[in-house]
Amino acid sequence: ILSILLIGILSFNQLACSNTGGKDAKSEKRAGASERPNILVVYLDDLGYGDVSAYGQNTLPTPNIDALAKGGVRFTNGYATSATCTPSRYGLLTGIYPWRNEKARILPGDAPLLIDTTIVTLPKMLRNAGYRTGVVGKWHLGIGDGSVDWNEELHGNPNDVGFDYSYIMAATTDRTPTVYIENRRVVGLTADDPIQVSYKQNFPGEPTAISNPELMTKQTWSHGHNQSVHNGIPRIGYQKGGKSALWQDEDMADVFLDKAKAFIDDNNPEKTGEPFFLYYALQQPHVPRVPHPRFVGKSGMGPRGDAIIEADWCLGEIMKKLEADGLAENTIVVFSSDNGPVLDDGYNDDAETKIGNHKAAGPLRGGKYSLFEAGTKVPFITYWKGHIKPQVSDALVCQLDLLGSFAELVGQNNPSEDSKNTMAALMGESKEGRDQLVLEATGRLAFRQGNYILIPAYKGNAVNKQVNIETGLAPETQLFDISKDPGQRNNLAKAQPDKLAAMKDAMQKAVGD
Ligand code: NG6
Ligand code: CA
Repeated sequence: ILSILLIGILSFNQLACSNTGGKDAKSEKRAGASERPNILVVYLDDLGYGDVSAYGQNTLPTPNIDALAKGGVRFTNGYATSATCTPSRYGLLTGIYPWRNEKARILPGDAPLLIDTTIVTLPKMLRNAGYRTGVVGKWHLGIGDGSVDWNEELHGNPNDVGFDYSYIMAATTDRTPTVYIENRRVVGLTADDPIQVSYKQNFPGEPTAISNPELMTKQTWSHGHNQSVHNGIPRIGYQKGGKSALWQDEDMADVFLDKAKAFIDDNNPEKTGEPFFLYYALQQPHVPRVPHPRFVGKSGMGPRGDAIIEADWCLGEIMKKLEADGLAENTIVVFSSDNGPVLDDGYNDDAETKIGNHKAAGPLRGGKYSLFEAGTKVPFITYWKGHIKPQVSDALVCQLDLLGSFAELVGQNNPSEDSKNTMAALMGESKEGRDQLVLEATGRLAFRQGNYILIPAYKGNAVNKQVNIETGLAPETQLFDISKDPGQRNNLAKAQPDKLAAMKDAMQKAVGD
C-alpha cells in the first residue's frame, strides 16, 4: 500500500514540475466544459502586504483571511498592476495593462466609463462560457459618457461591460455621489429630491467642509476632502439633494455583504444550472474608514485597523455562505487588494498615531502611490476546497492574468495578449507564473523580471509628503534583487552594469517605445 501511495505522490509531483506552460493532462481536462467552478474574487481597497496576519506580524487579527491562506495558495509575489485603484481594477477586469490607456488614472466620481464596451472583459469572457456574472462593491471605473443625470437610467455602467448584475458605489467612499447604484438606478431616490453631482463647482447655497466645518462631526480632513459633507464626513466632489438615497458609511460593509450573499442565492448553480462569477469589491480599508460600531475599538489601531477586522469578518461570512449552500467545493476564490497601504490618506483618523508596531507594508518599501514594492505587491491568495493543495508559492502572479488564466480554465479564448495563462501557478500545480511584469504607479512604470526590479530614472519627489510615502522616484536608475533585498535598499545599478543593460532592454521590449 505504501508503494502505491509513493507512486501516487511521485506522479503528482512530476505533473506539477513538468507543468511549465505547455498543456498537460490537467489543463487538457480543465479545458473541457466539465470544469466550470463558480468564481469569487474578493478584492479589498488599499489593504497592504503586511496588514494580513498570514503575511505579517500577527499584530492585526485577520483569522478569516489567514484561514483562506492556510487552506489555499498564499502567494508571496502576487501583484496588482498598479499602485492606485482605477488602473488596478482596469487591469483586473480587462486583462490589459492600464498604462496602455492614458485615462486609467484615479477617476473622479462623475468620470465617464473607462472600459471600452466592445472588448471581451473578464466577466464577458465568463459569460460567453455560460457564467452568470455580478459585481458588488466599489466600482471606480467611471459611469456613462461624462454627462450623467444620476436620476435617470444609467448607461455605460458595469452592466455594459459584462456584468448581469451590479450593486456598486460609483467611485470611492470619499467621493460623491455617496449613493448605491443597483443595475441602472441609484437606490432609494425619490422624485421630489433629485441628486446633483459636480466636480467643477459647488451648488449655490450648499455647505462645504470649508464654509461649515461644524458639519464634520465624525471625521475631519487632513488634505483634500474639503468639499461636500455627508454623514459628518467631508468628501471630494460636490453634491446636492438625493437625501433619501445617501448611504450610511457605518452600514456599507453589511449592505455589500448582504447583496453579495443575495447574488449567490439568486445564482446558485443548483437552481440555474450555470456557474456564477462574483466580483466582491469591498471598500475597506480605504478612507474614510467608518466601520460598523460593532467593530469599533477592536484593533486598538483606530478606524483603519477596525475596518480591516470588519473586512476580514465579511470574508468569513461569505465563506460560511459558500459552505452552508454546499458550494465550497465548487467555487474557486481569489483574494487580493487593488494597491498597497496608506495611513494618512486625507483624514485625521489616527491611522498614523495608533499604528504601534504594525507594519502595513510588511518588509516592503513604499506604499500606495509608490513604484517601490509596497505599491503593487499585495496579499494574493487562491483557494478551492478539495482542489488546491495548501502551500506558500513564490510564483510571480498578477491580477492582470485572471482573464487569461480563467479563459483556459473554462475553455474560452484569451482575448488579451497582456494577460497570461498562469492557471497552473494559481492552482498551486506549478511554481512558475509569469517571468516578467510591468508595474505602474501614478503613470510611471517599473519592470520586474525574475527577481530583479528596474525603476528607470524619473523626475519627481522622492517622498509624497501628504501621505508620507516614498514614491520610488529618483534621478538615477534603480536596480534591485528582491530575493536578497526585499526592502529595496541596495541599488545594484552601478555594481551590475550587464544586468542593468539586460533589464533596460527587456523593459523596453515589454513596454514598446
Ligand atoms: C486621492 C485622494 C485619496 C484617495 C485616492 C484614491 C486626495 C488628497 N487624496 O486623490 O484620499 O481617494 O485619490 O484612492 O484627494 S484609490 O484607492 O481609489 O486609488
Ligand atoms: Ca485602492
